[in-house]
Amino acid sequence: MKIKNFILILLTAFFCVMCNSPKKDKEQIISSEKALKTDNDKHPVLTPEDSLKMVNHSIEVKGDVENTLNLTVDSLKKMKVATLDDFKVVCQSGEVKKDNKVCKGVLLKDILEKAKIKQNGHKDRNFYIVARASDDYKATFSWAEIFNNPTGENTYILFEENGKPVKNGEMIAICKNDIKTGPRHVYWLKSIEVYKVK
Ligand SMILES: Nc1nc2c(c(=O)[nH]1)N[C@H]1C(S)=C(S)[C@@H](COP(=O)(O)O)O[C@H]1N2
Ligand SMILES: [Mo]
Repeated sequence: MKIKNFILILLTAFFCVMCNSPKKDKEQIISSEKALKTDNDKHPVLTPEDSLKMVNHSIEVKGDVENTLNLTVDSLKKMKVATLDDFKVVCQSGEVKKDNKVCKGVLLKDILEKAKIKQNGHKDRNFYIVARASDDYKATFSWAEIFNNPTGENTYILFEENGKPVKNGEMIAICKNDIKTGPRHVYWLKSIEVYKVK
C-alpha cells in the first residue's frame, strides 16, 4: 500500500513538472516578445554620426521583377516628378511628427512599372511590395493597392521636402492617403522588394 502511494505521488509530481515546464517557456517567450515590442515602439534619437551611417545613396528595386533597378535622387529626377502639398507625418499615437508644406517625389507605381513585376498572365496579381530601411524598419503595400486602387496615385518615393533634400536619408517612401501617415513613412530607405504570395 505504501509503495502504491509512493508511486502515485511520484507520478503526480512527474505530471506536474511536465505540465508546468512548457507554460514557463511560453511565459518567457511572451515576456521577450514584450521587450522587443517596447524597443520597437521607441522613436530612437541617434547621434548625427550614427544617423549618417543609415543613409543610402541609392535604393535597390528587386525581387520578382524583370529589371532590378538602382535608383538615386538624380535618376528619380529624370522620371515623372510630382509635387505634393501639405504632407503631415502623423504617428500611430496621433502625434504630428512632421508638417511639410511641399514635397517632391516619384510615384512608386511608376518605379514598379519600370522594374516590371514578373506576372504570369493577368490573374497573377498576388504580390506584396516591401519598402525597407537600413534600420530594417519596413512598410508593406499590395499589388492591388498600387495598381487597382487610389492608393497607387498617393504612394511616393520622396526626395525633397520644402525645397530641400529630405532629412534622414536621401529618399523616403510615403503613402499620402493613409489615416496615420507615420507607419508607411519609411526614411533611410534602402530597398523596394517585390514578392509573390506563396
Ligand atoms: N527607417 C525608419 N523609418 C521610420 C521609423 C523608424 O524607426 N525607422 N519610424 C516610423 C514612425 S513610428 C513614425 S511616426 C514616423 C516618424 O518618425 P520620427 O519621429 O522617428 O521621424 O516615421 C516612421 N518611419
Ligand atoms: Mo510612430
